[in-house]
Amino acid sequence: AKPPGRHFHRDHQLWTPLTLADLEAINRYDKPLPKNFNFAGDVLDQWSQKEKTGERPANPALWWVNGKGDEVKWSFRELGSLSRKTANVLTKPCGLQRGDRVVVILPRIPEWWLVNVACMRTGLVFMPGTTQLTAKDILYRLQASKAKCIVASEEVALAVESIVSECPHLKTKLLVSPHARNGWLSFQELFQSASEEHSCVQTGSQEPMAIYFTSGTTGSPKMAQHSQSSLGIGYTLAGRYWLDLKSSDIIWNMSDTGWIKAAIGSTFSSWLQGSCVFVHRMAQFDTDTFLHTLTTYPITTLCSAPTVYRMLVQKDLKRYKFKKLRHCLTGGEPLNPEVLEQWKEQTGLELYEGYGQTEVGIICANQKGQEIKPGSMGKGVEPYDVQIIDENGNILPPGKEGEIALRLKSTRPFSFFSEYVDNPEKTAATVRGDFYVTGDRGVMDSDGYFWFVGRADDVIISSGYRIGPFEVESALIEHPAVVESAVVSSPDPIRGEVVKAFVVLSAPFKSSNPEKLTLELQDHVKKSTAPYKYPRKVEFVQELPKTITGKIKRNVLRDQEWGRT
Ligand code: BCO
Repeated sequence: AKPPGRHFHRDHQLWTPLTLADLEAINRYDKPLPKNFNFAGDVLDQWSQKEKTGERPANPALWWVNGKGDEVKWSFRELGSLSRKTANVLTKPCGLQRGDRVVVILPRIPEWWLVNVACMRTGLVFMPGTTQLTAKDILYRLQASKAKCIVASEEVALAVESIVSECPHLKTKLLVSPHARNGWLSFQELFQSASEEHSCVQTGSQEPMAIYFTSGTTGSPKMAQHSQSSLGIGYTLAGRYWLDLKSSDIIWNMSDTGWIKAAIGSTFSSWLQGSCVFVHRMAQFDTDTFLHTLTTYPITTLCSAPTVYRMLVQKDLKRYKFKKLRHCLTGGEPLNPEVLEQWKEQTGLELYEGYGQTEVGIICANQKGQEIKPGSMGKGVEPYDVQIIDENGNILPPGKEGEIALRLKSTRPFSFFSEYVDNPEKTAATVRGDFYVTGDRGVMDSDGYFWFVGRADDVIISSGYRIGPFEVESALIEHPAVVESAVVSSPDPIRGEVVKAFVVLSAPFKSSNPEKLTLELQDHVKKSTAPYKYPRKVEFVQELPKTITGKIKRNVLRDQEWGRT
């Protein structure tokens, strides 16, 4: 990749809208990164203009359904005016100012997109979280981020109320619900009376836009901060060449609103290309609803975790006629070649795997038109220079296993996260020599295709979730039955890998019924931290393998699970 050139001070010149070609050129470093950029003003409002002039097909910008007959369809113009109203709710009654951090915990409802875009319009830092978060998780996020506001739905309102007294920085609680609740501002009520007049702030390209909490081997999740341009411009090429989107397309990206995959597939990549973002509320995933949706709505593009495809290929897919589906994508965890083959055999469609991370977006992908090697994650995507490196930061030749890394010197790509907030040590630990290290091990073949091997650390990737063992061990130790535990990944035919806990029991629980105690511990973890992290496998052991200094050797247990010596 070419290094970025001089910065282009767009605001010192006559303002001309950025075209998609400009954004592609910026991504390829053929054009400099503008000094200012705002996705709402520079991208969404441009699509709204194109709607007016008939340069964009009559395709909604957002199409939401809930499976119960309710439907929302917004054009870019409507998204514009509704998000301006929302911006006025955030700045006026909520009293928020540019740079303030806002935790947003909403399920897949249209208001999530409104609040997201409104934060862009006002320069607020958006911090999404899944509704599976528990009171303890929310408390940690509010305290660590010093967020001024939380926007939440009924699902987590009680949890928020139980910890709010411990969050001195939190000034406003905004509830998205048809029902009012004591101590909360009502989004619906404030929205009704809010003005549509709002002028979008001119955010700097490098100004913070969003913070994502992401798990590691040790400690609590880290706050990966993204800039206006990393999310707002950095997904242009992924949208065009991996997702293969045009403004006439309708993309259904299934990801929960808490993950960066929702930013990639359901916001930035899709809207950069002017496509329609399709959303199904689906509180609980089920394959029948999923298949019914694909046969009912003219969805052209589907993006979902490999676990979903593993669940789907169990069905007789030949019985279903998908209305308009033409391009299928997957990511978040490794896809096994058998599933790719079965999907193709049953639907006639290829499955284009992408590999990425919360910190740096899409790193490798099988792009449209590229030959797919089943089992490979495809090639490094522009603008990244992806390499396999050794422990000293040296590039390894094809065929040699090492760590998947991205070149960041001499210039750090603008599409990277800017830092782990308040954590310079962890930020620095991602750098080795001239490279950013992903923490994933892999191999590149002589054709430049990358093959995932596994994590270099103890992080567990289950059903597309990134789970830190420490978080699960911390939840387990709160239970009186647990003296200590070690949490590792274990293979699973549907979820790729699952969380397995090896548990040493305290004396009073040693003679407990193991099945009953397993359920009790699982239930306990689900209540203590987000349920997707719960150990789906539990084994009671007398002791855990340790180093001579007493550190638990998770790798011994993990190797045992995966049948490695
Ligand atoms: O499977 P179980 O029923 O035993 O447990 C499930 C839920 O029932 C349970 N649960 C949820 N809410 C609960 C609760 N239990 C008690 N109280 C509650 N309030 O917890 C377990 C959650 O597991 P799940 O989320 O995997 O559920 P499910 O229904 O099996 O969903 C399957 C998938 C595949 C739809 C889901 O796992 C999924 O969405 N996976 C994808 C995650 C994803 O989007 N990852 C991308 C991250 S971003 C990234 O990787 C960067 C790439 C560029």
